[in-house]
Amino acid sequence: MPLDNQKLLDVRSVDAPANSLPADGHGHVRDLETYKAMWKESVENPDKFFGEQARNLLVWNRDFDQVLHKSANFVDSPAWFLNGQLNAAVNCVDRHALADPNRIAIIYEADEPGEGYTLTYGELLKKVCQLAQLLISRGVKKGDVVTIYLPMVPEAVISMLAVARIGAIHSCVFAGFSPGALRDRILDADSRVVITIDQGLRAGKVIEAKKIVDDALESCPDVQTVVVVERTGKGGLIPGRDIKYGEAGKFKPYCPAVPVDSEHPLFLLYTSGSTGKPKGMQHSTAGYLLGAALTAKHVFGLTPGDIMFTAGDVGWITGHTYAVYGPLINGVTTVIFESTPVYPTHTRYWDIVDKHQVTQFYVAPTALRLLRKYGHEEIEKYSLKSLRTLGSVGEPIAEEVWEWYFHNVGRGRCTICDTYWLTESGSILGTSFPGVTPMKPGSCGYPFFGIKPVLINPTTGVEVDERPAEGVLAIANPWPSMARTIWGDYPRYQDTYLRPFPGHFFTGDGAAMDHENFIFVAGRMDDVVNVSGHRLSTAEIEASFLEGKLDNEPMIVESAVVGIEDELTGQAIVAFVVLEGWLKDKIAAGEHTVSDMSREAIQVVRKDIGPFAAPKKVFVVGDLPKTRSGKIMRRILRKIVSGETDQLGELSTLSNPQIIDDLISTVQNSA
Ligand code: 6R9
Repeated sequence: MPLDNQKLLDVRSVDAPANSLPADGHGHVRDLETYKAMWKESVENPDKFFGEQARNLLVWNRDFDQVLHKSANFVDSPAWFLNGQLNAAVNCVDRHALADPNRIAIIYEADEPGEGYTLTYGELLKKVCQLAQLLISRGVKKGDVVTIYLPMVPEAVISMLAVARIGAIHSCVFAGFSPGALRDRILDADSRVVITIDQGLRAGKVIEAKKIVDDALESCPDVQTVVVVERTGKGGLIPGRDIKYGEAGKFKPYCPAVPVDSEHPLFLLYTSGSTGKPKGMQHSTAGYLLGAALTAKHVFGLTPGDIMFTAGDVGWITGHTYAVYGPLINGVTTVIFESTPVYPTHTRYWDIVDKHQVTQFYVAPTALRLLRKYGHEEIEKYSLKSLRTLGSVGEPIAEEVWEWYFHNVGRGRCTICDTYWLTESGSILGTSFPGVTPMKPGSCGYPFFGIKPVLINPTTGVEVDERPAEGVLAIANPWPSMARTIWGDYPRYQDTYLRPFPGHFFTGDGAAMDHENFIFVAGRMDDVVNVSGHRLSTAEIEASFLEGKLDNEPMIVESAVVGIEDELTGQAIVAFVVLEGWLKDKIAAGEHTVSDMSREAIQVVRKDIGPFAAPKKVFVVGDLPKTRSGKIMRRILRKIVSGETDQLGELSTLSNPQIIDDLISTVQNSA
């Protein structure tokens, strides 16, 4: 991630391929001038801009009488579309179901290829209405929080929309979180109803979802109802409390939706802060829906007939906004994928793209890094011609990975939308526009409509005006889909987001902007290492490792860099690396040594970034600690290298907690 001013100037600009421009006639941005004019209006006159967009893109039960209510100096969260009334399920389902009931809403790509099915908008409406009535029959009413603990199955989408249909609030918890983590989220939200599945299936393995719920509920006495989706038919029901999801079939196919106020909460989504307990980010109905609708339309160029495949889970925000709400509001088809990118083989994504003629593909770089190491022979056998836009989300994408994605998956025809945003933002903040804005590898492009990104000097708190420059990334104005509060804790919301740099929303990220105002996100501020006064992005060093070679072959699949305290330099860098298979074999056969590799790796960083960035130590490990959404948990690595193994903190958010012991012994054995 280039943060150095000179390097920023050197990043090459790639024209957005014209082929990815959506078909004309659907109100998309079609040239750079239009984008600029629309952006300008959106930040200078948000009332007019968003008022029009909200009336165009959403259906309302009652029109709003004011677009934006904001506090002076942006010290409070805003309210949008005051006194308007609408319903999210109506916006996502009814209007399309009534106009065109046979249009496909969901393509369910099950764990085993070939076992999925599709649901039309007409069928989706029926299922949503039936489940809504089941929930009502169990006492769920407007404003109640329903916890959804489901993997990527159509019932997850149906559940979210059924909850929203009756004005209740959904709280999706990733179906893989431990009983303890689930319990904390149920208790914090005071949720009385849980929707889950008997067993999940992922890459051929069984996930005991219902058992986890049962364990969690031992300490949640207020939960009165558990609705159980039958996936495998295994496992029992607790009489009085549990009810089969299939019981919904007893209800009639239509029930009216409950219109709610624009600011009524649509959902909570828990996300981890840098410290303390997870934050239940609370999103509004109208503002969130507009953000989802507008970004999905413009960033991915959605047009009627499109098939969008967001390979993220509903347990995190990408799944909410771009697997469910964004595509459905726009009336296109969404692919709900239950499995992993490597099941049954590493070509699963490409199978899906060709089989369903996917037009938009959206994934996190962590999956791309994994797939890239399989080379390009297999992928060349696929047509992938249906694709127009390729999204990336969740972490910075290294230039090598960007190039691989652009050429091998996109074949140079697709716009890469490196989309920067967060759970708190509800929808995309910065990105390329398909076929319109030029792209720079490693940059998440330009701000989306309504977003005024600024850089702030972290020491003085003053906005940095010159370009190129780096600083703390903040947003200088409220936007419709920003989270309104942390559930039950508005002071914490203000302290975390609005008070650190008064007048701005603090994203928590460090970033740079180049001379053309392209945004380069360096990563969370806690992932920035300061060595001898040089601020270094961990991502920058990690990207440079990917370039390292031995015998002319790439050595490193993936790495994580952390800063540790150092007497001389303030902080020093240590790296954890996962090696390519061929190198592991050679090391095992004694043809190479770990020190050959680490000497080379350090050399590349010295060359690429500067001697000050050279890691002090490189640890070879089998895997890196990651969250469910694929983010590397550097905090844990930092504790392990500092010997604070008794203070690793909350591990329930890890997807692979079993690797921790190996990491500790690798570090200790090399001491
Ligand atoms: C959508 C999502 C948010 C954090 C965010 C930032 C990182 C997300 C990024 C990116 C560089 C991108 N992040 N997108 N960094 N380039 N395109 O991921 O939400 O799970 O809340 O994470 O992810 O550090 O602050 P969330």
